[in-house]
Amino acid sequence: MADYTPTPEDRFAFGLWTIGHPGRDPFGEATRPPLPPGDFVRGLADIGAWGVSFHDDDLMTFGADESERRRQLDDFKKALAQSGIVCSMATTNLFWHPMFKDGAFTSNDRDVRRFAIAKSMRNLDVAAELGAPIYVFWGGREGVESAASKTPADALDRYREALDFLASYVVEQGYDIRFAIEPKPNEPRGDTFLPTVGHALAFIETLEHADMVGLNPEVAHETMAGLSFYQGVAQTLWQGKLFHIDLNDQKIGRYDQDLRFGSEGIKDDFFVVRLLENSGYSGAKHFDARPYRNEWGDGIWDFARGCMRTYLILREKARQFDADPRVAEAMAAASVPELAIPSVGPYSRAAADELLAEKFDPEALASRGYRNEQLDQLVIDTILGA
Ligand SMILES: [Mn+2]
Repeated sequence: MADYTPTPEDRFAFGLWTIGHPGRDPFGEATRPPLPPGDFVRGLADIGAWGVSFHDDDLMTFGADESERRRQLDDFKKALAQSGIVCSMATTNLFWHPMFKDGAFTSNDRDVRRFAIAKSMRNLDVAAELGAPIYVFWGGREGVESAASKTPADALDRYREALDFLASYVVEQGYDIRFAIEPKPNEPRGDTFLPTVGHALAFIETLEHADMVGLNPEVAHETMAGLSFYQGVAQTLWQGKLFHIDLNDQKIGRYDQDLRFGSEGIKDDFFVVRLLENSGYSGAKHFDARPYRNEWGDGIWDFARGCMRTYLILREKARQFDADPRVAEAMAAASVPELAIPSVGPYSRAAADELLAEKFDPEALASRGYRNEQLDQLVIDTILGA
């Protein structure tokens, strides 16, 4: 029996706002004291995590002068050096301050838009100084309640303008940083721009530096929309755009719950872990989740250990599944390998003629089963350890 102890090689990372989340929600005040960034990274090292991510305002007080920002940043750098934890991702807080109530890059107020871009540039400098390879853009306030309040094409133009400007800044500075857009359908806005993985993938293709922009899909955000996170991540990988991933969990159709990874949608989680492990994905496995609001003291670290433990259990289950000869047999019965064979190949007149001349037997094609019941039962048997 494996002991499921994480090591830095597993590349597990947590955001500064996650384990130490004080439990504030729309209906109640904080239920826990804040966890200072230094204590946070030392705790991460103790539990076998590898990386940490941050919003600018998690690390440096909003509005602080340059010397205070520098002091807070240097304290954090010292804690990183002492703990061996790496900075795996950075992002901008463009949602907390009341000025962002109408959006940041897509606020109707041009000065707010300009402030948001400048705030991002300043934190890109910090990200580069800390060696963060990925910079995430979650457009928390980029959206509307009233559809009449923004012309969608103008909002998308401004969103693209901001990302083009910031990408050019990164290129000009020579920073080794790539961007990852994080889609979300709603909350805190009634409707958010770039609501799903699919919307974001299509949007990226319109960017000036499309090659340096990918995705940071999140379990909770796709699941809120009733979509399969697994299928979203699979297409993101297929398009070469999985730059980062936010693992957590979520009941379908609810507000954003940010639950411990593997605590709810265990079957989709199993396939996500199997996909990440088999795809050669080498980025951070980043947990964007938080402890239950009624947790206290060391209980918040139970939450963090649980995220990693469940990932490692699912990794072991995935290996078991892929090595099981009964699974290979059931997959053959379901014709799984046949889907990898091209249907017609590249177009040529000869191939077209051959195809049109071919005799098909519709009755025979309809008179078969795909044996998906036995295949899926093997999935369930594997997950449940039967
Ligand atoms: Mn997230």
